[in-house]
Amino acid sequence: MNVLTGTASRIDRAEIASIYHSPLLDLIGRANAVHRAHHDPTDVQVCVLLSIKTGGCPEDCAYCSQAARYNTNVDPQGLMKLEDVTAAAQKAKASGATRFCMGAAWREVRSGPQFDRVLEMIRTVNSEGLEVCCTLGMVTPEQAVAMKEAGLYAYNHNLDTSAAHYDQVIHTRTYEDRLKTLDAVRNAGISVCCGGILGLGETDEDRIDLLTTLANLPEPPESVPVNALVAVDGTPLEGSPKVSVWSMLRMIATARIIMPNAMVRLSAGRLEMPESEQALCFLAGANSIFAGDKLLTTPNPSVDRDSAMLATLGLTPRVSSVSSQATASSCSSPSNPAGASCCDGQGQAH
Ligand code: SAM
Ligand code: DTB
Ligand code: SF4
Repeated sequence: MNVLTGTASRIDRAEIASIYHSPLLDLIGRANAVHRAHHDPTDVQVCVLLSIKTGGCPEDCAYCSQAARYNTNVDPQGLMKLEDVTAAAQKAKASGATRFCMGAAWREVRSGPQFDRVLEMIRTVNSEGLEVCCTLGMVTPEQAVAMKEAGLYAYNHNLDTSAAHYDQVIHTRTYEDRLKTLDAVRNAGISVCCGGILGLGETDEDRIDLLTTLANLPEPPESVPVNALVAVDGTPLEGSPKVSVWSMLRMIATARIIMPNAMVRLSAGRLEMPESEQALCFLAGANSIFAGDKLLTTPNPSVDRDSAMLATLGLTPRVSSVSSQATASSCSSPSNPAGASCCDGQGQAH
C-alpha cells in the first residue's frame, strides 16, 4: 500500500525525495503527525544487543570493528556458551528490555554445530518471553525456516546504504546477496529489521535511494534501524566526521512518513548525541533504541542515563509483543509492572 496515495503501488522515488528535502521543521511536524496516527507516541521499544560471536569476520565492511583485516582493538571471541547467553537475556529482561538481539560476526550462517547452538539460544531467549532477533549475516531459505521454527521473531540484515554507494563500502558481497537474505527471512515468516548507516560518505541522493529501496521491498520492513557511523579506529572510516543531527532527523522523519507502521530505531551513534538531539529524533518518529552499556563492540549510553532520559521525555518502554508461552510472564515484567494485558492476541502490542 502506498501511504501517500492510498493505492497499492510502489512509493515513487521523486515523492520520497520531495519529502526528504522539505523544510526541516515541516518534515519533523509531518513525521510527528504520522507517528501519532500510527503509534502510541509515549511508547519506546527497548532492545538489548549481545555479540554472541565477536570479531575475526572475513568481510571487508569499511565501517566495521569486527572485520579481521582491520587492526582494531576488538578481541575475537568464539561463539558464546548457551548458559552465558541465557544469563544475558535474563539480565536484559530484568532491565525492562522486550527485544533481545544476538549478533554474530559471520559473513553467512553455516549449517552445523554452531548454527545448532544458535537455534538453542533462540529457543531459550524465546522461552524467557523476549522477542528474539538475530543478525548473523547471510542465511539460506532453509536456515531462515529453521530459525523461525526455533522461535525467532525478527532478523536484522541492513542494506546499509544505496546500491550505488554500496561498492564504496563493501566488496566481499553484493547488494543482491543482501536482498536475497531479506527475501529468505520474509518468506520464512520472520519479521524483517532492515535499515542503514549514515556517515559512510554517501550523498543525500544515496540516502533517498536507500529509503526508496526499503519502502519498496515486497513488504516494507517492520523495523528500520537508522545508525550513525561509529567511526572505529583501525577501520578505513576511522576519523570520519560526526553525522549531524539534521541528517539523522531527515532520515528518521522520512522513514517514518513512508513506512508509517515500522518501528524506526535510533541505533548506533547515540553516545555522541546529547539528550536534546535524541528528543528531536523521537519527535521525528523514532520509537525504538538499543539499550545497554555496549552495542556489539562499541559503547552506548548507560542504562541509568537512558532511564533518566526516557523519564524526562515522558517515554515508556514498550511491552513485549511476543505471543510465546512465556508472554504471560513478560506481561508482569519490569516494563509493565502492573501486569496489565499487553497483547491483543494478534501479536500486536496495544
Ligand atoms: N555480520 C552480520 C552482518 O553484517 O549482517 C551481523 C552483524 S553487523 C555488525 C550488523 C550491522 O551493524 C551492520 O549491518 C551495520 O549496519 C551495523 N554496524 C556495524 N558497525 C557499525 C558502525 N561502526 N557504526 C554504525 N553501524 C554499524
Ligand atoms: C543495527 O542496525 N545496529 C546494531 C544492530 N543492528 C546489530 C549494531 C550497531 C553496531 C555498532 C558498532 C559496534 O558496536 O560494533
Ligand atoms: Fe562482518 Fe557484519 Fe562486520 Fe561486515 S558488518 S565485517 S559482515 S561483522
